Amino acid sequence: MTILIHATTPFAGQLPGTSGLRKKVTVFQQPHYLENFVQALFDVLHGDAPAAGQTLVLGGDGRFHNRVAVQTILKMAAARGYGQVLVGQGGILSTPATSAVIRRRGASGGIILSASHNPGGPDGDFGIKYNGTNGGPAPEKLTQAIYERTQVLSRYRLSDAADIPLDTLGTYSMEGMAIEVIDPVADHAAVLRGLFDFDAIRRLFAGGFRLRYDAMWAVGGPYAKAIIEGELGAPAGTVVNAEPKEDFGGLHPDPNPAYAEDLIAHLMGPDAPDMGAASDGDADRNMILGRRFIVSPSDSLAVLAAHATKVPGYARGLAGVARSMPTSTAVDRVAQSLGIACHETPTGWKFFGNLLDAGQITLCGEESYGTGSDHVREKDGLWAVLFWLNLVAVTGQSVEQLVRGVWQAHGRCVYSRHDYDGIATERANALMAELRAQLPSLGGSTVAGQQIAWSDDFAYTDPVDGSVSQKQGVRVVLEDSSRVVFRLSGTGTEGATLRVYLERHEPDATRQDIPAQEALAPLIALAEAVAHIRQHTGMDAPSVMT
Ligand code: VG1
Ligand code: CO
Repeated sequence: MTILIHATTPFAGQLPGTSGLRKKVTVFQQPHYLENFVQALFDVLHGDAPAAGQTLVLGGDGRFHNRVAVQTILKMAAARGYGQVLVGQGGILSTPATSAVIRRRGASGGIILSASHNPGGPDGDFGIKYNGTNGGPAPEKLTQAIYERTQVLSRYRLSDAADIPLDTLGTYSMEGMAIEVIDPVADHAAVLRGLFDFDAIRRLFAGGFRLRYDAMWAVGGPYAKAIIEGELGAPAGTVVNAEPKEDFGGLHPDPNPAYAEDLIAHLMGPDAPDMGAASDGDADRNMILGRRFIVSPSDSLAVLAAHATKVPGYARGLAGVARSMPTSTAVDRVAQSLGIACHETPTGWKFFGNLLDAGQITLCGEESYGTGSDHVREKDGLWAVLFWLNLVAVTGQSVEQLVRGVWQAHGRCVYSRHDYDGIATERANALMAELRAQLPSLGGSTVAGQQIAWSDDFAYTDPVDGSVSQKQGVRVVLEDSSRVVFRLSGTGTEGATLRVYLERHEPDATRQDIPAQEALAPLIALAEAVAHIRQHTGMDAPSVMT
């Protein structure tokens, strides 16, 4: 029976954020909070009509509260009249796998329960996001409409049916809606199998190539185990920390040098494997390491673009590429040499969707350890790892050689991101306001001994639908195209996070091995001088440097 509940918690989410709604688990545990979001979503999608005949995909990264939320959403979807829900076994579906399932099964959309790389557990974070029929994150106009709807809702509908046994594959029924508990890996694996030369990768492993894939106790584990160990014959134990845990083992499932310390230690050690890799909470991010060599995400995208035609799925060449604005210009240089377009979009995967749908780009990526292509509409951690394995297998070059090849051809884009976490929101806003107030006078001025060529607040007009996104980050650019970018995170749950992105192009091969923080020192000084970070944040150093 469908019942109508009359009280809802007013929703105070930060939508539209970079990707969906993220809050502390305790916030999501408030009565009616999740329900309010889901009802608003269904109302915006379907108006007053039932979602008859439509298929919804549902799953999450397995973090604490995942199972509870899945059962609630099933009951709400049943009350809404959905034809069918495809739910991952155990409530599990990685973000890229959800995208793959939506696309392959012709679903009308999907709900992903994840706070991505944010920590989990009862005191950690939870999140929910909606992906549309193309398999990609909801565009801003949809998230904005959901947010507005949450503010006026006073009731929602759900079924009072019993919970569904999520751990057993099979088909169930609720209020006439079919629920299929699906293998979370199968659809995604089928897509990946069609892109890469699995035989070549199998031979690589058979020849003794050693990979260490750290799934960070998150949702990437089952996928990496099934494909890398299961199908590609990598020895058992290649994928470590592979079992999804509700609290990610108490760690931060964020694959970067700060949070993947253990993996870095293995790759820097005396018995280092040939390659290291890691994925985040929902397995859309990736980190790639060579033996005693760390690959910057921006360089990773450039390497994949430079060698794409060596991989079966991209043998026809690339239509174009795209990167988020703060991502380094390494891929721009590769694109130029390939004679293809390179688009610069705001931060967040949703901005790649239209370009991918329109066939204008094939590969895209972000400096935040995200890379992907038109095979799905999300960034895809395992895809990136397989791409690298395929390239190593067919070129015979090591990870380090592949990166150095790009540096040799195009120079090195020395790059770093400094994050200042947990700033009081008003203070972070004041810092950005002060920066923006300086914009008219920064261009042409000299600050901290640096001649600033121009400065702006990045705005983006989507070339496909013409939608405009303002205030996407303050850029301060020098004559030699070195730059500092400032923006506030849209995914945090505690106060504000300031991100400072630093980039300098180094064409001189003899200077490319200078440590990044040293090579970027003049830009770091410039950042402090224009933004007064210490004064505004009260912090002497970034919380995290990647
Ligand atoms: C961060 C990254 C951004 C990424 C987003 C979602 O956003 O900077 O590049 O798209 O996380 O990644 P922000 O607003 O905090 O800088 V994930 O792995 O959530 O899905
Ligand atoms: Co993620």
